Amino acid sequence: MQTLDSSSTALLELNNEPNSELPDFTDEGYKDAYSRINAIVIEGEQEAHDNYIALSTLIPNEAVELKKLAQMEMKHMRGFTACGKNLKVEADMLFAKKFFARLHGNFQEAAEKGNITTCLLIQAILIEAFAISAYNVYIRVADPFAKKITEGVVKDEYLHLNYGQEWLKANLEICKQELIEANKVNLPIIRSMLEEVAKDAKVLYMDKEELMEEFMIAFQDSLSEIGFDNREIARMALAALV
Ligand code: PL3
Ligand code: FE2
Ligand code: FE2
Repeated sequence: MQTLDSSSTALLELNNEPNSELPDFTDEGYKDAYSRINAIVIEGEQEAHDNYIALSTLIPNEAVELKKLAQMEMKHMRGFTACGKNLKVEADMLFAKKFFARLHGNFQEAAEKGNITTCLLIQAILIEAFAISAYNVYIRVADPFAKKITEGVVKDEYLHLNYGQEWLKANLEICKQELIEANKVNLPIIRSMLEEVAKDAKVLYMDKEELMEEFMIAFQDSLSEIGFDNREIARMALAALV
């Protein structure tokens, strides 16, 4: 919610450009928050790579395609590593590993059991929608170097989300129940990750409500694409609230 107490906000509203103000990328507070956010993104891209490699053994007839996605994730990881170096920030990788631990554990457990549907929901739907929402918001307030890199990355993330959608759509009959169950378990985890990152994101001028809104749009669009009806989508989205 925008408040009227800041004259700059009022002015920006007149210009109809709510995000035309950028943060000071050299500020120590900015760099401190960036050390965690940057690490989250680097770790997220690394884990996305590992997850697509795991999926390539679970779906052998799609291995070539899945390995291509994994390669893209490595490129993303290198790009975001460069963003941190460019701002002279050291990524707090220990923090990032903890940040992903629960989701990572659930993915690995599903992979061990051969639960392809759960794996795809976690990586190709939830994590990709999270990345798409975060990167779209970040692009508006990033330094010029990171902006360019993130714009390239987000295009790929749409391809990844689309990959998951198409597979789940083609197999919806057999995977619907597992999808609903896995969503019930993992969507609340995404929600709490969003809550956890909100304070640092704010320092980067990224608004929590905006992040949530972007996430829910990408997530619900993708459920609709997979073939869920409005009532089912509403029910699945409500899992974020518990
Ligand atoms: C999938 O390809 C990658 C998954 C990465 C997940 C990223 C979550 C991002 C959380 C908030 C980050 C803001 C963006 C800042 C970029 C330096
Ligand atoms: Fe990625
Ligand atoms: Fe991705």
